Amino acid sequence: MQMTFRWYGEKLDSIPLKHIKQIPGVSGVVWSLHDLPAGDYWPMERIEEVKAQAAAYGFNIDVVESVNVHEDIKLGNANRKIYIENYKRTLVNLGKAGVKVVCYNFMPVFDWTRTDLFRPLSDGSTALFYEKRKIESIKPTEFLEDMSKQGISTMPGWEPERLSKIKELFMAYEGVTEDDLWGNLKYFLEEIIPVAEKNDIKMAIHPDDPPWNIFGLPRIIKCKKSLDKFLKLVNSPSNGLTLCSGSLGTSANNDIPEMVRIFKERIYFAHIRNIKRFDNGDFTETSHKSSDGSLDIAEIVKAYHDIGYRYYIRPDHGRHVWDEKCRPGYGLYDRALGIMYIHGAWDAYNNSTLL
Ligand code: DNO
Repeated sequence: MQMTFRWYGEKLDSIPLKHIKQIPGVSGVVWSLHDLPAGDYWPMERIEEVKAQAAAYGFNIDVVESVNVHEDIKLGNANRKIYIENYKRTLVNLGKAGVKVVCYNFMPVFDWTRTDLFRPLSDGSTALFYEKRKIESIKPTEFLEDMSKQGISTMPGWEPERLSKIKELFMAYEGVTEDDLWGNLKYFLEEIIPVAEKNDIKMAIHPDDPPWNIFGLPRIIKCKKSLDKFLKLVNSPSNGLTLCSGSLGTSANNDIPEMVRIFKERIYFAHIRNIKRFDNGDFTETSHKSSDGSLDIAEIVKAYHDIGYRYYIRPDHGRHVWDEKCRPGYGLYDRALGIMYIHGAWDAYNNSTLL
């Protein structure tokens, strides 16, 4: 496996590369051009700029998270052709720069959804939290207002410009079913996967977070059955998965180590983090340590180790600890602790005499 760390870039991240460099065993940064809206073409100069910044610290830029998919593609509107063309040209440029994996998602309107960005945990740290009843009872517009007060603009996938058109977006999705979304995803894949193949890129879809429908919007990438269906839509090695333990794991029916074993051939990016589920449907993010959450992270790492996983891992989110001021879920300290937990488990499995 190759350990990576998500980095928002020189202008948007408070964490400098020189600090990431001091986390043991990290080979690359997971990056994106966060200032470009979904659907835009990524010029070569911008890609090369990030590559040079990362290379100055010995990091590769093998993994992009995300090249976001324009809503017109998810909706299947006539304009999708323009945005799909841009997507293909972007993939060609990424391939030229040596990018190996492109993460993306196909969630309508909202990317990952939480109700509290800095909810206190009993140890005095804070973490991202999801309150089921709140999501079920609040209108999307009120929810957005509430999130703006908490700092939504710092969340990846929650671009204020796009979400300012929330009412129009919801109207556009009226009557769009899960089947429609599957059809639009298939169309998109049939267009872009051949380009990914030619450019030696593995596309890695991120599951829906959380993996159930919210605000009446359809969501389709949420369980073993849907991952299987997804991989068969276009049966190519370039059509793969980002297996996110914390997203899928909020549903108790999802067995992450089992998924790792089943989908081993097509997992190109592993997001590893823990969450704690509550009986009322709420969940909180926690430290990576198995005993702190509902997921057995050591067992998940073991599953990756057992399949001889060679692709990329990142520690995904962390809590906000030691008074760090950071983007929600993306501080330095707890993610670095998460990395060391994963490395520790991996090294122990490498040396079976320790077991
Ligand atoms: C949140 C992330 C998501 C993820 C996208 C992938 O922390 O896991 O925003 O990057 O869903 O496209």
